[in-house]
Amino acid sequence: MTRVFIMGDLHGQLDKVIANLRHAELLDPSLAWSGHDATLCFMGDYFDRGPDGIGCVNLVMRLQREAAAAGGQVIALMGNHEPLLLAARLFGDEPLSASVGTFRRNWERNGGRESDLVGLTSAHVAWISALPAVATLRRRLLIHADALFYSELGDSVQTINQTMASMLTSDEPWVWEELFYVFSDRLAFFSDPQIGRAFALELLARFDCDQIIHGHTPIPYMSGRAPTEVTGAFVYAGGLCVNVDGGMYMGGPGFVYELP
Ligand SMILES: [Mn+2]
Repeated sequence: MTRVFIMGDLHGQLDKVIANLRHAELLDPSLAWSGHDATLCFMGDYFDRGPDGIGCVNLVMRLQREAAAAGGQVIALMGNHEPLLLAARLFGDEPLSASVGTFRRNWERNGGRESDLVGLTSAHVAWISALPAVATLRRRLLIHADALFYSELGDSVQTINQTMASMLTSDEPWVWEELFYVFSDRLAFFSDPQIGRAFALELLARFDCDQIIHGHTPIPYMSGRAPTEVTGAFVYAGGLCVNVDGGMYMGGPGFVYELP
């Protein structure tokens, strides 16, 4: 079987992303794809809280092309920061209906960087808007957020991704605010060990998978360890869930997780 690698939330940390992909030998010294027929999955949240979200997206887009040409594959999921940025671009200073402030302020509150908004091209917007919210791979369910709303968007990977894609083409501000709201959920499988496990089992049964892999909630919030000490995935809920968000924006070195 070919190898499968997963990387959690990037948040504009281009230097750390490159260092980790180099370490995993997925990039050669010239930063070209060297993963051959491997699969690499990014878990979303390319932007915000860090200096170079556009640089991260450009890297992922290029690696998708290079990996495909080499017989490999790069999957890129949608995070919650992608809709935040797109909405800031689309609605700017329009007021939020469900909260205080404007769409732009809302994005800035979530770590939005002006340089990402300025650098965003129509090609970026088209690429981001088409990102899947959910993927399955080797009986793993890949979702950005450790949250339960995915199954409310549809009853299959395909219908959930269609619902997400149609929400991202909406010119109705409330549709985007709904997206912010559902994506603000986290820790669904962690807060209470018994309930968390039950939620995970229910979601996994729907998708006929054995394990949830997610980002979104930095591992330090679960493990209690300092971000600088996080060098690998956090497995919990009795092995049903794997958190791959190393919290690079909090000072963590980040890591690439390889499926065992
Ligand atoms: Mn997130």
